[in-house]
Amino acid sequence: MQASPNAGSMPAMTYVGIGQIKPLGARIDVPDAGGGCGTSGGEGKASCGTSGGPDDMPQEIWDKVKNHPCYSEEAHHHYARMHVAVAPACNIQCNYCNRKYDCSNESRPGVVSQKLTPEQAVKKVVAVASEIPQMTVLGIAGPGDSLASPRKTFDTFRMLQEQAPDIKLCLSTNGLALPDLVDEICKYNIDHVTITINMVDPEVGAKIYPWIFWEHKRLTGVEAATILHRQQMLGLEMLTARGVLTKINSVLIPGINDEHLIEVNREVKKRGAFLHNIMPLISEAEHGTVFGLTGQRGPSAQELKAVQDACMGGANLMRHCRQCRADAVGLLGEDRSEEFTLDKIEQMEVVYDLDRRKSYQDKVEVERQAQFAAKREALAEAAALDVADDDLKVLVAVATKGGGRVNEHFGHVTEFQIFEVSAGEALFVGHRRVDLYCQGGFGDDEQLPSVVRAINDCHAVLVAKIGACPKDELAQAGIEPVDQYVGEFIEKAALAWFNNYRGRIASGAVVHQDRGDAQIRQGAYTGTAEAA
Ligand code: CLF
Ligand code: SF4
Repeated sequence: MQASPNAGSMPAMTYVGIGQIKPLGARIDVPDAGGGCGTSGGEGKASCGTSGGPDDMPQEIWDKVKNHPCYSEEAHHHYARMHVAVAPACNIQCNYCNRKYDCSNESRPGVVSQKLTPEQAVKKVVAVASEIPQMTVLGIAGPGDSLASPRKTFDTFRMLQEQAPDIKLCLSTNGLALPDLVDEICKYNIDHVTITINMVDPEVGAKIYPWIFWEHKRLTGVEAATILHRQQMLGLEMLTARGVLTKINSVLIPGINDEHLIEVNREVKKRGAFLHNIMPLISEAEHGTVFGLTGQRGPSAQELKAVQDACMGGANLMRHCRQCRADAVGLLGEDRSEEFTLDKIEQMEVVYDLDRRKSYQDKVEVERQAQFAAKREALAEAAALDVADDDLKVLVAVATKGGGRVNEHFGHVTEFQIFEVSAGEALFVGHRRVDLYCQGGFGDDEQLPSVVRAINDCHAVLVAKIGACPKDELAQAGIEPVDQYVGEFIEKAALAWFNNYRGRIASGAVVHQDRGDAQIRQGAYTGTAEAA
């Protein structure tokens, strides 16, 4: 196996506390190999594709990302992806994974309901594509590693390409087997590859990976992590050289790799990674993972945001990941997999109509452009507001059911979008999942404390409607419930509220206080709309 020219040269690392983290900014080199979009993701850009378009990236890159819900934050409101669970085996062990519970770095914990053969998988994809014409991407993300049993993965891609040539192909891997399979990845026109990279220092890696299976032997400790690291870096470099877009997923494990992920961000950017997705560790004891059983906690919302913010200016950040199941179907943030079990597919009349898919997607595109234009107009109005220009930045939670507007009732929210608002800017910085407050038409007040904990770092929550009881409880917790911007575009509403808030601070009507931290919702959901 060819050695990576960079694999041996481990950079010197200086560890700092999360509170001391500063954006990397200009210290990051722009990658000189093709594939990535480093030049389009300047410092301060929160999430690649949020405002990206043909004007700020090469056309061939734009063509690859514009309809991919993971590679474009903006596209994920309009286009869906699906996963097929054809890859049950894995060649490494991660301390956050128990495969009875699915691949927990790419999926929220929850068993894969059905493992599929490649033939079954293709049948399912064709059925879903016929029913959901805005489904543009097929990903293979486990439940094990997509390249540990590569035949099943590539057979699925090959057959699908023949039957549904308009669907983009995407895979996710731990990277151990990647360098040997780059040729095959290119042969099937797989344009998007995710590599989960949690470390660039094998000493850190040894705390995350108890073993790898390598050349017919089980290796452990630093030796195992050194090989995994070498393969990951080499695989990334090879994909970049071939023009394949790469996304790096990293699981943030407090006390093990939190500050270290800044170094990971720097190293993957140097090697041409297009996107970096830093996700919170999920480690509930009931999942039976090593971390879950040993009490390793996941990060708080502010710890996650601090590391993500510190990486701005490095590789473009993805902040809209939903840690999907390995058999997820639908828009990110929803899961329609139950509608497409093998039994149900057998009873469907499946007609793969390429023209119908294309004309539907054309309509989606018209709607998307109209929304984009309306939003730009609304933002221009908001920018004209006379807002004091200082360093004040606050978070607001937003209840939305789509269209980029404040249009959801508080009681119906399963996921708040979080925006960081400052003078003249409202940036999407993530989402927070919550349990439904409204159960069967009535508010469930027992859910309120968990909702408050999930958005406790926010100064306001923008909603279409909210009842008296949750209004009082939020206000008591110091979170302002705001329902006067119904139907407005989120950024415009957030800026208008911020302007009003600044006015109240200036007049002495309110005293600005910093907020506390918030809790990331762990564990499985029982509903459907919220699962992904
Ligand atoms: Fe699937 Fe992953 Fe492809 Fe997307 S998911 S293989 S890149 S099509 Fe997306 Fe899901 Fe996050 Fe993965 S939201 S877990 S980043
Ligand atoms: Fe589990 Fe994925 Fe890690 Fe393999 S690579 S052990 S499937 S989390």
